[in-house]
Amino acid sequence: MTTLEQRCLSGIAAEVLEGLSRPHRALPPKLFYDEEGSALFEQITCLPEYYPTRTEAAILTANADEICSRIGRDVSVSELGAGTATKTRILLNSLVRLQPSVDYFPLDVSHAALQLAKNELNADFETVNVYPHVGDFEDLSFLGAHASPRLVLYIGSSIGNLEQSDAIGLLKSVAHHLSPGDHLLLGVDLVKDRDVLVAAYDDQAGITAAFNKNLLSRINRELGGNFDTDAFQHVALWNESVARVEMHLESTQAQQVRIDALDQTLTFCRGERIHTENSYKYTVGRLENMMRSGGFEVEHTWTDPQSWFAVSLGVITES
Ligand code: SAH
Ligand code: AVI
Repeated sequence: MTTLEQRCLSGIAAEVLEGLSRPHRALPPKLFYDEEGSALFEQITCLPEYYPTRTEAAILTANADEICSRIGRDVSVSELGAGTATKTRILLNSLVRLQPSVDYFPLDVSHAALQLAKNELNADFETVNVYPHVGDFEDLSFLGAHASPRLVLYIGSSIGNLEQSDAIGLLKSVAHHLSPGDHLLLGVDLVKDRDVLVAAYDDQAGITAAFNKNLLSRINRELGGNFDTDAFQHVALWNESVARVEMHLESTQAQQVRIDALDQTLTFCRGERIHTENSYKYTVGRLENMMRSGGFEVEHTWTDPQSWFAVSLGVITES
Protein backbone atom coordinates (compact mmCIF):
# COMPACT_ATOMS: atom_id res chain seq x y z
CA MET A 1 0.00 0.00 0.00
CA THR A 2 1.39 3.45 -0.91
CA THR A 3 1.68 6.41 1.46
CA LEU A 4 -1.12 8.15 -0.44
CA GLU A 5 -3.45 5.18 0.03
CA GLN A 6 -2.52 5.06 3.73
CA ARG A 7 -3.45 8.73 4.10
CA CYS A 8 -6.87 8.05 2.58
CA LEU A 9 -7.68 5.40 5.20
CA SER A 10 -10.14 6.70 7.76
CA GLY A 11 -10.04 6.89 11.57
CA ILE A 12 -7.59 4.54 13.21
CA ALA A 13 -6.89 2.52 10.02
CA ALA A 14 -3.71 4.26 8.86
CA GLU A 15 -2.06 4.03 12.30
CA VAL A 16 -3.04 0.38 12.71
CA LEU A 17 -1.72 -0.49 9.25
CA GLU A 18 1.56 1.35 9.83
CA GLY A 19 2.09 -0.23 13.26
CA LEU A 20 1.20 -3.78 12.29
CA SER A 21 3.34 -3.61 9.12
CA ARG A 22 6.54 -2.95 11.09
CA PRO A 23 9.07 -5.78 11.47
CA HIS A 24 8.54 -5.42 15.26
CA ARG A 25 4.81 -4.84 15.39
CA ALA A 26 3.53 -1.96 17.54
CA LEU A 27 0.33 0.00 18.09
CA PRO A 28 0.17 3.57 19.47
CA PRO A 29 -1.21 3.68 23.05
CA LYS A 30 -3.65 6.47 22.23
CA LEU A 31 -5.70 3.76 20.44
CA PHE A 32 -6.52 2.23 23.84
CA TYR A 33 -9.05 4.97 24.53
CA ASP A 34 -12.30 4.24 22.75
CA GLU A 35 -15.42 4.09 24.96
CA GLU A 36 -14.57 0.58 26.27
CA GLY A 37 -10.90 1.44 26.76
CA SER A 38 -11.66 4.64 28.67
CA ALA A 39 -14.04 2.70 30.94
CA LEU A 40 -11.37 0.04 31.55
CA PHE A 41 -8.82 2.76 32.34
CA GLU A 42 -11.21 4.15 34.96
CA GLN A 43 -11.30 0.68 36.55
CA ILE A 44 -7.48 0.53 36.47
CA THR A 45 -7.26 3.77 38.44
CA CYS A 46 -9.12 2.07 41.33
CA LEU A 47 -7.05 -1.14 41.40
CA PRO A 48 -5.05 -1.83 44.57
CA GLU A 49 -1.91 -2.46 42.47
CA TYR A 50 -2.25 0.75 40.41
CA TYR A 51 -0.71 3.20 42.89
CA PRO A 52 -0.15 6.19 40.49
CA THR A 53 -3.69 7.61 40.59
CA ARG A 54 -4.18 7.55 44.35
CA THR A 55 -0.60 8.72 44.99
CA GLU A 56 -0.92 11.69 42.65
CA ALA A 57 -4.37 12.46 44.10
CA ALA A 58 -2.84 12.57 47.58
CA ILE A 59 -0.09 14.95 46.40
CA LEU A 60 -2.68 17.22 44.78
CA THR A 61 -4.94 17.13 47.85
CA ALA A 62 -2.08 18.02 50.19
CA ASN A 63 -0.84 20.87 48.00
CA ALA A 64 -3.80 22.19 45.98
CA ASP A 65 -4.05 25.43 47.94
CA GLU A 66 -0.34 26.14 47.57
CA ILE A 67 -0.44 25.29 43.86
CA CYS A 68 -3.41 27.61 43.33
CA SER A 69 -1.81 30.41 45.32
CA ARG A 70 1.28 30.20 43.10
CA ILE A 71 -0.57 30.48 39.79
CA GLY A 72 -2.32 33.81 40.48
CA ARG A 73 -5.95 34.90 40.12
CA ASP A 74 -8.47 34.58 37.31
CA VAL A 75 -6.65 31.73 35.61
CA SER A 76 -8.22 29.51 33.02
CA VAL A 77 -7.36 25.81 33.16
CA SER A 78 -6.55 23.62 30.15
CA GLU A 79 -5.77 19.94 30.41
CA LEU A 80 -4.02 17.52 28.05
CA GLY A 81 -5.41 13.97 28.10
CA ALA A 82 -7.97 14.97 30.73
CA GLY A 83 -9.95 11.73 30.59
CA THR A 84 -12.84 11.96 33.06
CA ALA A 85 -11.03 14.78 34.94
CA THR A 86 -11.48 13.02 38.27
CA LYS A 87 -8.23 14.31 39.83
CA THR A 88 -8.72 17.73 38.26
CA ARG A 89 -11.60 18.20 40.68
CA ILE A 90 -9.09 18.46 43.53
CA LEU A 91 -7.55 21.57 41.96
CA LEU A 92 -10.87 23.01 40.82
CA ASN A 93 -12.15 22.73 44.40
CA SER A 94 -9.37 25.05 45.56
CA LEU A 95 -9.60 27.33 42.56
CA VAL A 96 -13.34 28.04 42.84
CA ARG A 97 -12.72 29.40 46.33
CA LEU A 98 -10.21 31.93 44.93
CA GLN A 99 -11.97 33.27 41.86
CA PRO A 100 -15.60 33.88 40.82
CA SER A 101 -15.52 31.39 37.95
CA VAL A 102 -13.13 29.02 36.16
CA ASP A 103 -13.05 28.31 32.42
CA TYR A 104 -11.86 24.73 31.95
CA PHE A 105 -10.67 23.41 28.55
CA PRO A 106 -10.05 19.64 28.63
CA LEU A 107 -8.50 17.99 25.53
CA ASP A 108 -8.73 14.26 24.91
CA VAL A 109 -8.99 11.76 22.04
CA SER A 110 -11.74 10.01 23.98
CA HIS A 111 -15.14 11.55 23.31
CA ALA A 112 -16.73 9.24 25.89
CA ALA A 113 -14.35 10.29 28.69
CA LEU A 114 -14.81 14.00 27.95
CA GLN A 115 -18.60 13.65 27.91
CA LEU A 116 -18.47 12.07 31.36
CA ALA A 117 -16.10 14.79 32.59
CA LYS A 118 -18.41 17.55 31.36
CA ASN A 119 -21.58 16.00 32.80
CA GLU A 120 -20.05 15.35 36.20
CA LEU A 121 -18.31 18.75 36.49
CA ASN A 122 -21.48 20.57 35.44
CA ALA A 123 -23.41 18.65 38.10
CA ASP A 124 -20.95 19.44 40.90
CA PHE A 125 -19.35 22.84 40.12
CA GLU A 126 -21.72 25.76 39.52
CA THR A 127 -18.91 28.20 38.67
CA VAL A 128 -16.81 25.99 36.39
CA ASN A 129 -17.48 26.42 32.66
CA VAL A 130 -16.40 23.29 30.77
CA TYR A 131 -15.35 23.55 27.10
CA PRO A 132 -14.31 20.04 26.01
CA HIS A 133 -12.19 19.55 22.91
CA VAL A 134 -11.96 16.12 21.26
CA GLY A 135 -8.59 15.96 19.55
CA ASP A 136 -5.00 14.93 19.50
CA PHE A 137 -1.91 16.46 21.12
CA GLU A 138 -0.75 17.20 17.56
CA ASP A 139 -2.91 20.35 17.51
CA LEU A 140 -2.57 22.42 20.68
CA SER A 141 -3.81 25.68 19.17
CA PHE A 142 -6.79 25.59 21.56
CA LEU A 143 -4.32 26.56 24.31
CA GLY A 144 -3.76 29.97 22.77
CA ALA A 145 -7.44 30.59 21.99
CA HIS A 146 -8.21 32.07 25.41
CA ALA A 147 -6.53 34.79 27.46
CA SER A 148 -3.73 34.55 30.05
CA PRO A 149 -3.17 33.80 32.86
CA ARG A 150 -3.38 30.13 32.06
CA LEU A 151 -2.69 26.90 33.90
CA VAL A 152 -2.06 23.82 31.73
CA LEU A 153 -2.43 20.44 33.41
CA TYR A 154 -0.66 17.37 32.10
CA ILE A 155 -1.08 14.96 34.98
CA GLY A 156 -1.48 11.21 35.46
CA SER A 157 2.03 10.51 34.12
CA SER A 158 0.56 10.50 30.64
CA ILE A 159 3.77 12.12 29.42
CA GLY A 160 5.43 8.83 30.39
CA ASN A 161 3.65 7.17 27.46
CA LEU A 162 5.76 9.28 25.07
CA GLU A 163 9.33 8.74 23.94
CA GLN A 164 11.56 11.24 25.71
CA SER A 165 12.27 13.34 22.61
CA ASP A 166 8.52 13.46 21.85
CA ALA A 167 7.82 14.42 25.46
CA ILE A 168 10.16 17.41 25.21
CA GLY A 169 8.70 18.26 21.80
CA LEU A 170 5.21 18.27 23.30
CA LEU A 171 6.26 20.53 26.20
CA LYS A 172 7.88 22.93 23.70
CA SER A 173 4.66 22.95 21.73
CA VAL A 174 2.68 23.74 24.92
CA ALA A 175 5.17 26.52 25.78
CA HIS A 176 4.85 27.95 22.26
CA HIS A 177 1.13 28.61 22.84
CA LEU A 178 1.63 30.20 26.28
CA SER A 179 2.77 33.63 27.49
CA PRO A 180 5.10 34.74 30.30
CA GLY A 181 3.52 34.02 33.68
CA ASP A 182 1.46 31.06 32.41
CA HIS A 183 2.00 27.77 34.27
CA LEU A 184 2.25 24.05 33.53
CA LEU A 185 1.55 21.40 36.18
CA LEU A 186 3.14 18.11 35.13
CA GLY A 187 2.66 14.81 37.02
CA VAL A 188 5.03 11.89 36.48
CA ASP A 189 5.52 8.45 37.95
CA LEU A 190 8.92 7.84 39.55
CA VAL A 191 11.35 4.90 39.30
CA LYS A 192 10.80 2.39 42.09
CA ASP A 193 11.02 -1.28 42.99
CA ARG A 194 10.50 -3.56 39.98
CA ASP A 195 7.83 -5.71 41.65
CA VAL A 196 5.69 -2.69 42.51
CA LEU A 197 5.97 -1.43 38.94
CA VAL A 198 5.16 -4.74 37.24
CA ALA A 199 2.20 -5.47 39.54
CA ALA A 200 0.71 -2.06 38.64
CA TYR A 201 0.60 -3.16 34.98
CA ASP A 202 -0.32 -6.83 35.55
CA ASP A 203 -3.03 -6.78 38.21
CA GLN A 204 -4.57 -9.87 39.77
CA ALA A 205 -8.08 -9.08 38.54
CA GLY A 206 -6.89 -8.94 34.91
CA ILE A 207 -8.26 -5.46 34.23
CA THR A 208 -5.00 -4.22 32.67
CA ALA A 209 -4.91 -7.35 30.49
CA ALA A 210 -8.47 -6.55 29.34
CA PHE A 211 -7.43 -2.91 28.70
CA ASN A 212 -4.50 -4.13 26.58
CA LYS A 213 -6.58 -6.68 24.65
CA ASN A 214 -9.28 -4.09 24.00
CA LEU A 215 -6.93 -2.78 21.31
CA LEU A 216 -7.52 -6.00 19.37
CA SER A 217 -11.27 -5.91 20.05
CA ARG A 218 -11.32 -2.31 18.85
CA ILE A 219 -9.65 -3.33 15.57
CA ASN A 220 -12.25 -6.10 15.25
CA ARG A 221 -15.09 -3.62 15.87
CA GLU A 222 -13.87 -0.70 13.79
CA LEU A 223 -11.84 -2.32 11.02
CA GLY A 224 -13.55 -5.67 10.54
CA GLY A 225 -10.71 -7.65 12.13
CA ASN A 226 -11.00 -11.21 13.35
CA PHE A 227 -8.42 -11.20 16.18
CA ASP A 228 -9.08 -14.03 18.66
CA THR A 229 -8.29 -12.16 21.88
CA ASP A 230 -7.86 -15.50 23.71
CA ALA A 231 -4.97 -16.33 21.38
CA PHE A 232 -2.94 -13.35 22.67
CA GLN A 233 -1.59 -12.92 26.18
CA HIS A 234 -0.96 -9.72 28.09
CA VAL A 235 2.73 -9.14 28.89
CA ALA A 236 3.99 -6.40 31.24
CA LEU A 237 7.72 -6.04 31.93
CA TRP A 238 10.15 -3.57 33.49
CA ASN A 239 12.89 -2.55 31.06
CA GLU A 240 15.40 -1.19 33.56
CA SER A 241 18.00 0.00 31.04
CA VAL A 242 15.55 2.60 29.68
CA ALA A 243 13.45 3.01 32.86
CA ARG A 244 10.13 2.02 31.36
CA VAL A 245 7.34 -0.48 31.90
CA GLU A 246 6.42 -2.06 28.56
CA MET A 247 3.15 -3.69 27.64
CA HIS A 248 2.89 -6.19 24.80
CA LEU A 249 0.32 -8.61 23.37
CA GLU A 250 1.97 -11.96 22.68
CA SER A 251 0.59 -14.46 20.19
CA THR A 252 0.19 -17.79 22.02
CA GLN A 253 0.14 -19.76 18.75
CA ALA A 254 1.00 -19.53 15.06
CA GLN A 255 -2.02 -17.84 13.53
CA GLN A 256 -3.40 -15.65 10.77
CA VAL A 257 -5.56 -12.58 11.37
CA ARG A 258 -7.72 -10.93 8.75
CA ILE A 259 -8.43 -7.16 8.86
CA ASP A 260 -10.99 -6.41 6.17
CA ALA A 261 -10.78 -2.60 6.19
CA LEU A 262 -7.04 -2.81 5.60
CA ASP A 263 -7.39 -5.65 3.07
CA GLN A 264 -4.65 -7.44 5.02
CA THR A 265 -4.10 -10.96 6.32
CA LEU A 266 -1.39 -10.89 9.00
CA THR A 267 0.67 -13.92 9.96
CA PHE A 268 1.80 -14.22 13.59
CA CYS A 269 4.37 -16.74 14.86
CA ARG A 270 3.95 -18.27 18.30
CA GLY A 271 5.57 -15.86 20.80
CA GLU A 272 5.47 -12.89 18.42
CA ARG A 273 4.58 -9.66 20.19
CA ILE A 274 2.74 -6.45 19.41
CA HIS A 275 4.30 -3.65 21.49
CA THR A 276 1.36 -1.60 22.77
CA GLU A 277 2.70 0.82 25.40
CA ASN A 278 5.75 2.26 27.07
CA SER A 279 5.33 3.91 30.43
CA TYR A 280 8.55 5.78 31.27
CA LYS A 281 9.39 6.34 34.91
CA TYR A 282 11.34 9.42 35.95
CA THR A 283 13.51 10.75 38.75
CA VAL A 284 12.80 14.22 40.11
CA GLY A 285 16.06 15.41 38.49
CA ARG A 286 15.07 14.08 35.07
CA LEU A 287 11.55 15.49 35.41
CA GLU A 288 12.89 18.97 36.18
CA ASN A 289 15.43 18.77 33.34
CA MET A 290 12.62 17.80 30.97
CA MET A 291 10.55 20.81 32.13
CA ARG A 292 13.51 23.12 31.46
CA SER A 293 14.23 21.54 28.06
CA GLY A 294 10.56 22.10 27.23
CA GLY A 295 10.83 25.83 27.95
CA PHE A 296 9.57 26.07 31.55
CA GLU A 297 11.30 27.37 34.67
CA VAL A 298 10.64 24.98 37.55
CA GLU A 299 8.91 26.74 40.48
CA HIS A 300 8.39 23.75 42.74
CA THR A 301 8.13 19.95 42.71
CA TRP A 302 6.03 18.00 45.21
CA THR A 303 6.30 14.28 45.97
CA ASP A 304 4.59 11.82 48.32
CA PRO A 305 6.28 10.43 51.47
CA GLN A 306 7.52 7.33 49.56
CA SER A 307 8.71 9.39 46.56
CA TRP A 308 6.63 7.24 44.22
CA PHE A 309 5.15 10.09 42.17
CA ALA A 310 6.03 13.73 41.51
CA VAL A 311 4.07 16.80 40.47
CA SER A 312 6.06 19.76 39.18
CA LEU A 313 4.93 23.34 38.59
CA GLY A 314 6.70 25.25 35.83
CA VAL A 315 6.27 28.78 34.55
CA ILE A 316 6.99 30.58 31.30
CA THR A 317 9.43 33.40 31.93
CA GLU A 318 10.26 36.45 29.79
CA SER A 319 12.87 35.29 27.27
N1 SAH B 1 -5.47 12.60 33.03
C1 SAH B 1 -6.28 11.46 33.44
C2 SAH B 1 -6.40 10.40 32.34
C3 SAH B 1 -5.11 9.69 32.00
S1 SAH B 1 -5.37 8.39 30.83
C4 SAH B 1 -5.69 10.87 34.70
O1 SAH B 1 -4.66 11.35 35.16
O2 SAH B 1 -6.26 9.91 35.23
C5 SAH B 1 -4.65 9.13 29.41
C6 SAH B 1 -5.65 10.02 28.69
O3 SAH B 1 -4.98 10.66 27.62
C7 SAH B 1 -6.80 9.21 28.08
O4 SAH B 1 -8.05 9.75 28.43
C8 SAH B 1 -6.53 9.26 26.60
O5 SAH B 1 -7.71 9.23 25.82
C9 SAH B 1 -5.75 10.55 26.44
N2 SAH B 1 -4.81 10.52 25.32
C10 SAH B 1 -3.88 9.58 25.06
N3 SAH B 1 -3.17 9.91 23.96
C11 SAH B 1 -3.67 11.10 23.52
C12 SAH B 1 -3.37 11.95 22.43
N4 SAH B 1 -2.38 11.64 21.58
N5 SAH B 1 -4.07 13.08 22.28
C13 SAH B 1 -5.08 13.41 23.16
N6 SAH B 1 -5.42 12.63 24.22
C14 SAH B 1 -4.72 11.49 24.39
C1 AVI C 1 -2.34 6.91 30.96
N1 AVI C 1 -1.08 6.27 31.34
C2 AVI C 1 -0.23 7.17 32.11
C3 AVI C 1 -1.23 4.95 31.99
C4 AVI C 1 0.15 4.42 32.45
O1 AVI C 1 0.27 4.08 33.60
O2 AVI C 1 1.07 4.40 31.63
C5 AVI C 1 -1.90 3.96 31.07
C6 AVI C 1 -1.93 2.59 31.63
N2 AVI C 1 -1.48 1.51 31.01
C7 AVI C 1 -1.67 0.46 31.78
N3 AVI C 1 -2.20 0.84 32.91
C8 AVI C 1 -2.40 2.18 32.85
